[in-house]
Amino acid sequence: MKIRLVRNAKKVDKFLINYLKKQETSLLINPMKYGVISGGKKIRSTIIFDLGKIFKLSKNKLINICAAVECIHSYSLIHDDLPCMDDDAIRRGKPTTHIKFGEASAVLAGNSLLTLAFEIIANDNFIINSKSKNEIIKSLAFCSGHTGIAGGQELDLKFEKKKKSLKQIEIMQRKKTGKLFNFCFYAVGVIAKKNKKEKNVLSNLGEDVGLLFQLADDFLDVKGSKNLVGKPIKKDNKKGKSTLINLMGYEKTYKYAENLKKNILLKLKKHGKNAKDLTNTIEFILGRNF
Ligand code: GRG
Repeated sequence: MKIRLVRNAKKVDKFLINYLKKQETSLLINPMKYGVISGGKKIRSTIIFDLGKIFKLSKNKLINICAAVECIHSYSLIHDDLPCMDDDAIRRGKPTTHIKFGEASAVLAGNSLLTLAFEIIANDNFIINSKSKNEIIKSLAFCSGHTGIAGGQELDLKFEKKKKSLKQIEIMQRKKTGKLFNFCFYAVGVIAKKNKKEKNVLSNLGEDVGLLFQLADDFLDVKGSKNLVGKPIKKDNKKGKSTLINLMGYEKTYKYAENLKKNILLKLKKHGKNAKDLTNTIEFILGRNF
């Protein structure tokens, strides 16, 4: 799994380096590269490639989607670490972007990664028909903005030190983290020319995977190693974050996550051995220590 993650991350990094090389340079290039290149697991890209295996789509057909998703993801992390949000000094084992480059540059580098994501999808080197391209752009906007990641982050901040129900916490986590996974699954469905119903099934499955990923992140905050995770741990409790662990305890939440994983894997069964890589990635998500 680790070999697969590293190989895929290198491929996406290479694409982004080449893409940025072709652009006019700017003062923001360094904080942008610092935030998105040579860092992180790039697990969302691995998931996109795993889905490509199911639908027989080459990596080159999917690389723009991967790069765009990693830009949005890294943007969200840069902003998440800002003093006005979760106020963190370490991410991926190194100083966060605002610590290294200053707050204003971090805000602007984040914004630039957001717009870069859309540019990478709109670019002529991403060869799909324009109707599909529009559909992908619309879904990425929906999953990133107030109906997705940004909206989920606002709920996460507003829920601090408040007693929230399981349902409310799940809705928040599905937006904050699940929606970008929803987009990964949906976009591959569009490229694979799936019908509306099939794309809907893929979106929902993606969001479940995203929720599982967030729960694993919450487990790491309690029991993980700071060195392996690459960021401070035991913060959720200190900050009074509304997590399922803080609501119903570690053991009960772990059972909940195991059940979610079981249901995800059950839904992948119909793809037979074509889903082997994705199945391994799902297993990795809950069992991971980084
Ligand atoms: C609209 C994109 C956008 C952002 C603005 C700040 C913000 C609103 C959202 C933050 C959302 C957030 C931080 C969700 C947590 C998701 C999560 C579990 C991140 C960790 O992902 P990994 O483990 O990180 O894939 P690496 O470092 O491996 O890339």
